[in-house]
Amino acid sequence: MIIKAFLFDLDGVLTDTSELHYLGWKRLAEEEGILFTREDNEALRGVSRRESLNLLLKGRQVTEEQAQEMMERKNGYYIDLVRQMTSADLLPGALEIVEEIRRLGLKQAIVSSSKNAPMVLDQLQIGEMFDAIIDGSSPARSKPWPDLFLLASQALDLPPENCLVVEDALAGVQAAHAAGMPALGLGPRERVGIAELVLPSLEGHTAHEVIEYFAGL
Ligand code: B16
Ligand code: MG
Repeated sequence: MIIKAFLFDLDGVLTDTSELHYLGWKRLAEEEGILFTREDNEALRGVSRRESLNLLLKGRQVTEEQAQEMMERKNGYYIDLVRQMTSADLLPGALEIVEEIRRLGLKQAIVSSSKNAPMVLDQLQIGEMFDAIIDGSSPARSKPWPDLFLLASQALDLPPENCLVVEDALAGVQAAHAAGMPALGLGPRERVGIAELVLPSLEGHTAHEVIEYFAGL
């Protein structure tokens, strides 16, 4: 497999916003009298805002208006926390690999389900490192559908098989495969074991080493 571009998921790959999403959803759940634990939050990884609310509600019926208001309320709590983020919130190894990809002259994009991805990238001060930014504000179907990754392959003008997806969520790896792209999964095998290569995190790993691995497949 010849890798010509890296498509990075944002939350859980370059930074860890899952704790901030958790705090936002937890506050909403408490206000609504719903039990919501850190374990429950794991199921929300990489999942869209609407689907996250459905999981949090655990079958409780709400009107469309109530659902919209709850998502806005949670997003307000989340944004207040994102405002406090800085480049110190990049995960170990993230800046190094993004800089290396630039040096190698390869392309790279952000492909995130989050509507807040541009704001998070601003806080991290890395937005200008990417050739394309595809986020959850596009009308495309969210992961595990392939749409967001296919939009990135079009934006970079590269065929899907040359685009390597870097993901921390099962839904994201499924979306990559549905798009016809290979995947590097970050995290435990129980979560991302279907990816062609699994690493605990980006720390201590180079783009060069990853490209060599995929060249051998
Ligand atoms: P928002 P990713 C995903 O981002 C998060 O992992 C997921 O927890 C969140 O619900 C989703 O974005 C939507 O986020 O509410 O900010 O639009 O992992 O695809 O970068
Ligand atoms: Mg993610």
